[in-house]
Amino acid sequence: MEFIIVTEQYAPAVALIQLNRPKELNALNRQLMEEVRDALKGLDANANVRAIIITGNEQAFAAGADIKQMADMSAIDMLLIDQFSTWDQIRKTKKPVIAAVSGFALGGGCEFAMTCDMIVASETATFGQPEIKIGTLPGAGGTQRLTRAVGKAKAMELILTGRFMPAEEALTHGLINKIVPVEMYLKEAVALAQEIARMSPVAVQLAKEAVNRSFETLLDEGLAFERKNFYLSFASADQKEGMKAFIEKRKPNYTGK
Ligand code: DAK
Repeated sequence: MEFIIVTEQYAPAVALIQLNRPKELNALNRQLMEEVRDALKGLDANANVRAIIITGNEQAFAAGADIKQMADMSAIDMLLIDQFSTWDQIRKTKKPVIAAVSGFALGGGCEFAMTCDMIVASETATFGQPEIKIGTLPGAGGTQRLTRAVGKAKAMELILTGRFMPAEEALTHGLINKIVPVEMYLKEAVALAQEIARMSPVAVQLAKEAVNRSFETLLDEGLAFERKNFYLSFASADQKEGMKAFIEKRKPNYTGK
């Protein structure tokens, strides 16, 4: 891995992927995104990992896709390279993925953070889709995910002006989960990941799937999907353990079975 650092056990059952192109503000070139895809695939299949954090550094989560790599490409180059398949794979990660964001999360960086399940931000985090300023528009989900998160009016304003949105505004409009002082954002993301890692991984996977399904379906179909996953959880040893532990007034011991 050249552009990311992967720590399988950053905390018990919690893996960390750190984007590591600091001089370029973690601009997302193709290799970096392929490395992220491969790392996520490995961690998703690793039974010792129950939650994954993706972070950058204090200055930047990621300032977007690598403009220098994209600038001279043709539409057909893009079609043939099919970068979207890499991003699609990231979206398919079954384990919970938390973005720990400080500094710039712009363009593809903002889209990448929004592809994660939750966003913990530092006070200095800045979100935006500034593609309009360089003659194009969001290409990795920005017009869709930002609109679903903050609503049409705010999304239109941000995408059509390219204005950067500070963390406070992102929190107010529901884009992110919480803001903490800059020295705390990674610790806070770890605490959140550990809290989730203590739950049944089977139930977490089924619940994540069901929440994500709400973006794809009408209510009736979504409710049916949720119900089936609910029933399915009763096939797990973890559901039996969780309910038994409640009745016996003790902490559950989830095995992920
Ligand atoms: N790409 C390449 N290099 C970048 C970069 C980027 N997005 N952002 C920053 N850098 C580089 C700068 O060029 C500079 O490198 P040197 O010139 O020193 O070699 C270094 O990082 C430091 O940047 P600055 O000197 O500009 O630093 P400042 O603090 O003055 O400004 C800034 C920070 C974040 C405001 C500024 O760098 C900036 O505006 N950056 C560009 C932000 C932007 O426009 N982002 C959107 C890019 S378009 C797709 C997937 C995703 C996408 C498209 C397709 N598919 C799956 C097909 C996404 C597209 C985008 O994200």
